[in-house]
Amino acid sequence: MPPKKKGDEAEKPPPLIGRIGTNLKIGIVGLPNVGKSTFFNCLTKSQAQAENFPFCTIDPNESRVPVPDKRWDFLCETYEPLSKVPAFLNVVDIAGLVKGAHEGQGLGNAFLSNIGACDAIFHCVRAFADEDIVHVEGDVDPSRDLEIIHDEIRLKDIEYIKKHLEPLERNVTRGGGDKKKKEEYDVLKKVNDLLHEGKWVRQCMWDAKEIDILNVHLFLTSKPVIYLVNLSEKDYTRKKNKWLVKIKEWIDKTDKGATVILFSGALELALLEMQSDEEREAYLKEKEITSALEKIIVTGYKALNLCYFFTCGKDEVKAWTIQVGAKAPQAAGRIHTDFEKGFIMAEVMAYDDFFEHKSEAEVKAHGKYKQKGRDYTVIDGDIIYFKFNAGAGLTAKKK
Ligand SMILES: Nc1nc2c(ncn2[C@@H]2O[C@H](COP(=O)(O)OP(=O)(O)OP(=O)(O)O)[C@@H](O)[C@H]2O)c(=O)[nH]1
Ligand SMILES: [Mg+2]
Repeated sequence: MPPKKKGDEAEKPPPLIGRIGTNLKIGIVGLPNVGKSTFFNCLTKSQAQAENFPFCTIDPNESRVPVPDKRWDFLCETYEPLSKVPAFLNVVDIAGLVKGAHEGQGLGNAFLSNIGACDAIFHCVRAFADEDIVHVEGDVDPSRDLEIIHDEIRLKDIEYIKKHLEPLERNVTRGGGDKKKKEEYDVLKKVNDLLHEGKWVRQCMWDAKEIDILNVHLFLTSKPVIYLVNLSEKDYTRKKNKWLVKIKEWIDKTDKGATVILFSGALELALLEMQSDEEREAYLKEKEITSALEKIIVTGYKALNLCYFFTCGKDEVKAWTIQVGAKAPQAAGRIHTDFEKGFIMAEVMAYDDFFEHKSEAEVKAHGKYKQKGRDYTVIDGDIIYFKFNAGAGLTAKKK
């Protein structure tokens, strides 16, 4: 059998757990005073308050950061457009959580609800020694801290589910025969058992029907997590640290296969404070290291299950965020609702084909310029021109 092609002939992907939409956010979560706001400032070039005392952050700070992409750079170089718009990752800097947060410790309930407003989590953990920086648990122990946060989020879901499961249970055991309620009860019961086993919702296989129910509740533990380990610059440079083995053991035991990214808040801050890109480059070259920020942004964006297509012309090169698996008319709707309503077709160049042939004309000459219908699943990096019916029977084209 020939291999399955990408795009319209691809297998249907499993439904996503989480919110539907393109304006999704990733939240930075961790104990107080571990460097979350410092990291947020470096990432988004913002100036959120970052001071040496726990609970420095109370209200969440939100910002967006361009997603670095060599493909977008190349398209901008080729088209030399008047306007250049990359994709953006929305990031939220959340207040620190402490042990007992799910019961309200340290304003924990409010802070946990800030996580509820996010769609994925950067779990930031301190793995740098510094006598001067207060640690709420008294000493530096990243695997213990990982466990505290991991548990608080799980316990918050248990608390939530208690409130919802009990009334459903009464309804179901009374035998009212409501099929929908019974289905919801079964899913929540499964979630409850899972949470009591110490697991998160996303650590289980769910079918499409169950996911529909999960998406009504949007459990905190259904959100994808990327672990960010904050090292001293020295440890980051030598890629060694006395806590790393224990951190790995904790991940293998609790969240096997999870993405872990090492970074150094101290280094990123030093880079941010340098005057020019030349100075930054020279510094990194001398130390033979690279900043971790690009990798963190791209990984965070992917964790939200987002991707983008491009529109390219002399006026504008733009990356349009869509959810993975979006069909062509939905993607067109990102540009304008009329594009979706009056969708006729998508003219598509795969980015790799464009990169190989360097121009639309050459892509066409090689027979790689494709016309796709409404069933086409847009692929990350596609360059698309939409044809749509503008209402008065005219055919317009977005260039
Ligand atoms: N040595 C060292 N200090 C850091 C690093 N990152 C942050 N700090 C310091 O640690 C203190 C706390 O940093 P913040 O970024 O405010 O920490 P936070 O996690 O946002 O804290 P809360 O908002 O209280 O939860 C500040 O004094 C920072 O300068 C780091 O990588 N190394
Ligand atoms: Mg903070």
